[in-house]
Amino acid sequence: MPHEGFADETVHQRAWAGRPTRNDPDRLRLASVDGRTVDGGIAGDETVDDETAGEKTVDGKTAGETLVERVAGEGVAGRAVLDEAVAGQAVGERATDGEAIRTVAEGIVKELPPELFIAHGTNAEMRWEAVRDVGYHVPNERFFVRNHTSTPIIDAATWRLELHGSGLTNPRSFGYEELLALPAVTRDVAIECAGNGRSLFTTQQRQEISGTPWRLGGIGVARWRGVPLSTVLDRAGLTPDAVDVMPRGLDPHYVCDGVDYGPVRRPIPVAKALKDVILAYEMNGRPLPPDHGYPVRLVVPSWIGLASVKWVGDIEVSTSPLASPWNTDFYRMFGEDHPPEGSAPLALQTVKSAFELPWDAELRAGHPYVLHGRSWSGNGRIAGVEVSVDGGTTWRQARLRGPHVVPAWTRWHIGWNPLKTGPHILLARATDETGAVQPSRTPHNDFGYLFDAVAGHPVTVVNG
Ligand SMILES: Nc1nc2c(c(=O)[nH]1)N[C@H]1C(S)=C(S)[C@@H](COP(=O)(O)O)O[C@H]1N2
Ligand SMILES: [Mo]
Repeated sequence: MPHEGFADETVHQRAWAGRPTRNDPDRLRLASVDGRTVDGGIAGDETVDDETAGEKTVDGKTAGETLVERVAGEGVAGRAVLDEAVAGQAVGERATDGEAIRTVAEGIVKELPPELFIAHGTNAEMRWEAVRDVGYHVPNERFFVRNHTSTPIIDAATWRLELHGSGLTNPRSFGYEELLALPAVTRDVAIECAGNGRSLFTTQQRQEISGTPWRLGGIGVARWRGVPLSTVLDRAGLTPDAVDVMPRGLDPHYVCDGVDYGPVRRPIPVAKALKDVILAYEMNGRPLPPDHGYPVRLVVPSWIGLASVKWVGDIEVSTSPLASPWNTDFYRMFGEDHPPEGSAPLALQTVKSAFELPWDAELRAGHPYVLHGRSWSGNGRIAGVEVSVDGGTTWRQARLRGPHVVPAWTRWHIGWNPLKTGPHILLARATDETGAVQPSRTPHNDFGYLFDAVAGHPVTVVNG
């Protein structure tokens, strides 16, 4: 593995210079959302330049080129290309509700090459080595997919977004072209499943949990473009006493153990909806791929992935609290240490780290390596990352690389020259700007949500 030139210290300093302070009025104003501080804000476009310009992306273009060319040249006008891409792959039954849906795919539409993804039923997680050769953003082709059922194939020309409910004085709908014509924002945001890391409850803590056994690949960062949800709510006459906003997906009903839970939907408080939520129609400069919510999805920065409802067909806005199985039966902490009805509905993500290495990677003794990784937190920026290559006896500071926007991740690296052959466990422990640090154990909960403990990454050092 070649060494890289690390002329990135200055970039990192620059990124830190603009960070909000603890007393930032924006933070204080929203400190009441779920009783925890939320960060970010949607004041203008917030993205990072991909500092990997020059590094090749999957299709052989540099990251910079790809974005610029595609936004300018194709952007959302590239719909024809997209339609072509999904025709032929779209099979399965016709959906019963929602006129705009033509068909429902058998599961996930895009290809899931086994060297890039681990399939888990209707879901697919990204292998972490899949981002070793890409920049800050995960290319659409490599982004993890979490589907409760199947990807619906939706015709944007007939699709409409209905806004309704007691919290609106001017209930109305928007067509796709109408949304595209509204002022847009572009932001780099991570989407991460609440169950990301779940399998480590079992492999690392020897605990029983239920749910998709994600390792750490249930996360991705993309550059999302779309309309602030606040703009659309405003045009529908949001009332001052509205409290909850519930988007609903057009995918087939989620049925489990004979219970029909209906379409995927989950309320979010109006304060969060107005703060930084995007109705996104573009992902990394392309129209949303079918699996990621085409034509329009929510992107809810810093919150569990479930909140970012895909294939949104309608949004209910209410002056009284809204409920769905996704904020009552699921996506709360259940178990011994929690009340019978569970914790409050989960919202902010926790702190995590991952190495950009295959699980059980083989490294050669006596060769200098640079270990790369990424860390992220729902609370804010990453302040530091420590790495241990000896099972936690000694720790060294990794070098943070490049910029970090609040609801995405920080890249880092550290040198290692392994000398002893045999199995090793690599550990990375991040601390965020609020002082939250990854613990050595995550308290158990029945559904295995929000695993944030330091993850042991197994590698084997062989004679080189
Ligand atoms: N309509 C709908 N929206 C959805 C889901 C779904 O199954 N249906 N899954 C949610 C969950 S649990 C996650 S983690 C994210 C995953 O987004 P992705 O598939 O684009 O990675 O989408 C969320 N939005
Ligand atoms: Mo999720």
